[in-house]
Amino acid sequence: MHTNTFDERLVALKAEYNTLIDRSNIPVRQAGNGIFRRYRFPVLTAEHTPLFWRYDVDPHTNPFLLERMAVNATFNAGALKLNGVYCLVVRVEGADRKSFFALAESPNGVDHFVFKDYPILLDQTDEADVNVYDMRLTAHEDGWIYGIFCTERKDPSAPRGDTSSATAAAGIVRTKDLKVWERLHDLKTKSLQQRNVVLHPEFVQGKYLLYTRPQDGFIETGSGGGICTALSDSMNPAVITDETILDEKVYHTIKEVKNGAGTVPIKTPHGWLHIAHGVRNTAAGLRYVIYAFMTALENPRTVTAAPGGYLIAPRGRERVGDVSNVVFSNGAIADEDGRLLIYYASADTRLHVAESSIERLVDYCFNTPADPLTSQASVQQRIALIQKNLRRG
Ligand code: M1P
Repeated sequence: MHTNTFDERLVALKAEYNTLIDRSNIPVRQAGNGIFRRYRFPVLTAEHTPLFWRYDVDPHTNPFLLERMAVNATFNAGALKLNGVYCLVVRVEGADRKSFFALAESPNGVDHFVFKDYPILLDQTDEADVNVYDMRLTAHEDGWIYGIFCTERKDPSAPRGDTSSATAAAGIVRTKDLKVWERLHDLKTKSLQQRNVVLHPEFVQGKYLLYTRPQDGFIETGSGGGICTALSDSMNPAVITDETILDEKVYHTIKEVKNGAGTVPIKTPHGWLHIAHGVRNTAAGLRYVIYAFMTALENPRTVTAAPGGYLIAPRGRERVGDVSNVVFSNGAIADEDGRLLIYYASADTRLHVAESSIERLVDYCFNTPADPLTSQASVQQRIALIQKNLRRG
């Protein structure tokens, strides 16, 4: 049985929290694949949330200093560098399963992330959200920072007794400073449901370009096809009519079951770099990996490079968590110092950073062979590489 006093417990909890926040993060020391490097520690875990979010620290109302409102997970974060600060709008999930958004800031992007005192309290539209998650932050050339996220509600057409069917739509907020948030109307679309909607940072043909992922149901994309693009005259309200396929799901690839846009596309001299996620099925359930592709600078609705396979797959401890065998990214920062910081969550549980550079990922995209779609063609690709290397002696 615990015998320590309230005060002793509080001192111990604060010491543990401070040790965690003060801990430096270092890149994993391995030659690695040269494409990116992992860091030793996750950048955010449930334990990074402030103690005063979780404990009532009044000895009169909480004499045993019990945790009153546990946090279950911190994951899938939108990312932006604002005024020299590395900002993440994190999906925080309470023990009650409700996700919400909270801003965490770091001086360098890889460690010492600290949550602001309060999570973000979203205004509601006419149709209240039940659950919200996975915000993408787009600093648009119109001067606003937009946050597009999934708003989930109970399916109104679910038969009596069905207490799990839900619908997904794209909620939209905008801000100038990540402090004051203005809720806009949800994205209006002909598709039955939407998730993984991302706003392109520049106007295209004078309009707002949105990456969408139409889906027939809450989990199944069905006829949705894959990542689409669509144009809207405005973001207030954002209305799309025609969704054109950009990157489709394909049999026997890492995106066989579904895929979805991830981070906001990153502008490079060679085109727009996309970091997305692909899903396939296995006997152990769905496997989510992160992949990359490029689109044309002047016409972002055209794919110019599609390397085969995944960029990041769950590895080691990343494989295990609330939803095992999942990595997912919805935020990256292309820093002026040359680093490309990709924030990715593992197993819907905690958040990591992978470090690369634009040059490396552009090289990766244009020079990694495309998925040849059959084993024989894959062996032929590998033989070509082996012959080239062995000829060099
Ligand atoms: O559990 C894995 C992911 O599942 C969903 O992604 P998708 O819409 O592509 O299936 C999202 O709920 C995401 O948050 C989650 O990480």
